Amino acid sequence: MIVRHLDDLAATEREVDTPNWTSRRLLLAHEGMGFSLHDTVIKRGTETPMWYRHHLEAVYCIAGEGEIETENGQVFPIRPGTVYALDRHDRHTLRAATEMRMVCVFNPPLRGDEVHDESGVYPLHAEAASATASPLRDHAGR
Ligand code: 9YT
Repeated sequence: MIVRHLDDLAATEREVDTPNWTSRRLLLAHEGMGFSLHDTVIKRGTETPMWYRHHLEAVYCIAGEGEIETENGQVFPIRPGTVYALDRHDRHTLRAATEMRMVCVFNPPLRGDEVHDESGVYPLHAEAASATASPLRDHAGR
């Protein structure tokens, strides 16, 4: 069994800080769960375009307010209790009106050292590709 607290992650390699967000990575690929689990703080006033070409991600808002815009311009408000699931590797833009706190689950799991590249994509590491087949489908044909 794995038991840890968010406080244990502070100032370790599990805490990844970027200009727009800070991701606290509670569970990672090497822990063998088949997903990674993150507690992510989105910084107030930021706008982050993202495209997880290689991952499925579910995001559950537990604090703060903002919105998500889809590639085709649909905008959905986000408040505590809202979940969005990027089940089609959807390109999206997240805007944080206030600081937001999001619980994020990735499949395949992140290894822990990922940050977005210039198009908001996380790389897919070879071991994740071979460990998990089903999430790699791409409904959009990309
Ligand atoms: C909500 C979102 O996708 N933020 C970007 C960071 C990512 N969720 C992570 O690595 O925790």
